[in-house]
Amino acid sequence: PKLMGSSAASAPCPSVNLTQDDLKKIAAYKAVERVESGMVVGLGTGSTAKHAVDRIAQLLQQGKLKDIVGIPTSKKTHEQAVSLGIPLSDLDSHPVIDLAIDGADEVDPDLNLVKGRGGSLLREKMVESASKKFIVIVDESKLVNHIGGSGLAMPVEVIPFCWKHSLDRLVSMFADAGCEGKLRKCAENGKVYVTDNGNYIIDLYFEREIGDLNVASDAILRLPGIVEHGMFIKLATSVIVAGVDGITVKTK
Ligand code: ABF
Repeated sequence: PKLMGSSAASAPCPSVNLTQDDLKKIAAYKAVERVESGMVVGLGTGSTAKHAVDRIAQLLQQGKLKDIVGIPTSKKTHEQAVSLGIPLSDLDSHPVIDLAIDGADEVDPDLNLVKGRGGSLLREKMVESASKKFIVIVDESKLVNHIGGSGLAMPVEVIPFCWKHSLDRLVSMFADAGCEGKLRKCAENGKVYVTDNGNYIIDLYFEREIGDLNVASDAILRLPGIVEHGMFIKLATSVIVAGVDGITVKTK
């Protein structure tokens, strides 16, 4: 696809029917162009980030990248990276990450994000907030005017103890926005979804905009029993959006 909104040049795209997964892969490969030998790289989670991890492994195997240390954001990505032979470490040993690459569920015009519909928001936020650069990779379906306003879930990770109480407090906190909350269950077996950290996820749904994101974030995090929420406010340094008409790079 053509490259738009950025100074980088790119060959024109042949007119083909691209699937959503093709677009995810295009965004992921574009982001991996920013990875340099010797970097400590945050490895994201989800179907878009998976392409980035595959690509990094491929470049390592081809000798085009060397001495990469990956910091995975979930057990699943850890397994993928191990299976591909990417050397791994963690935030304890590498508290500063050069570059993190990850997907998102929603991206607003200020590059604020909703993440965590894949369940890995806590480790993602820990890794990505420790990164000098955080590149978000999405297909164009993830672009929204206001995060939390798409009618889809805004995830909150909570400790299992009295989760219903936490859910009720979250819902009343956002009553003005027409909030509903649901405990996340596994689609396969209906059991309660448990995060990599042994916690539960409450998915919040809003009928109306939630207002100031920083105010909402602070209020959520002040509730005892809440571990983290899926709003990533001003954390992304750039967003690579792959669409049928080309690639757009949005930078802060
Ligand atoms: C992670 O995976 C997220 O935080 C987000 O929830 C999800 C996006 O998934 P996909 O790339 O599969 O759409 O990046």
